[in-house]
Amino acid sequence: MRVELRIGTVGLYAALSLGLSLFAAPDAGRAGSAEIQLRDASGAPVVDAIVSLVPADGSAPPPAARAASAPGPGGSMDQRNLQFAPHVLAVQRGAAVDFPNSDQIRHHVYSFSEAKRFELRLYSGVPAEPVVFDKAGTVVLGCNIHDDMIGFVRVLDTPWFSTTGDAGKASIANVPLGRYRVELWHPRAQDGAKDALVIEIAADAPAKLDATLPLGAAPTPDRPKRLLRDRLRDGRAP
Ligand SMILES: [Cu+2]
Repeated sequence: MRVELRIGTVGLYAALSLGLSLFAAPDAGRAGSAEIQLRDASGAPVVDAIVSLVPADGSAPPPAARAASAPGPGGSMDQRNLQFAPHVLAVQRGAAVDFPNSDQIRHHVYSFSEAKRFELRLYSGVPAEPVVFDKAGTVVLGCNIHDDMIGFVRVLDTPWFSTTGDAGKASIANVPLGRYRVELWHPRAQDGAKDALVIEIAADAPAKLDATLPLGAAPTPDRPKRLLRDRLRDGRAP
């Protein structure tokens, strides 16, 4: 009798926790949006940061092919005026990214990052084949000819992300209702800067969040970009 009672109690707990997790899981039928304002430790807007959302209950976001809300399975990383444009590009895992060269001079693009090792040998125009990013992580881009060229492809396991603009703001639309963990990334984000941020996406109004992301010093002639690239090239950076 006592054993049956204990099993019953366990069953009740199981039913309760199942019900709670179902309640907390993203509601795929309805969607809302998030607006995030990022500032550094001095209060200045953080530009070129990537803000992404993952379900707080640990459920897996939809993969790229079926993510109707994704900004698109691909993207483009241009080379313009001897720089990568954009400086940072966020894509969902599986994305095929073009690397057009808009300069009149040839570039030789490479990455040694664990998330994607590749090389586009000295070329002009648009390579015939895009580069497919099939592993989540940070891919640091360089050019064999121009040491000052550095760019980043951040490969994410979620379709819900955005990059901050000049005002340090990121907007993420078409997010199923529910609770999400907010993940922040920037090439110069300090270790340990990732606070446990949670946001609730509701139907009535955009969820708003102000967050601080401390950054390391910007590259200067004394602290060349190459140091940053070397630090990040193994892909283990946050
Ligand atoms: Cu180059």
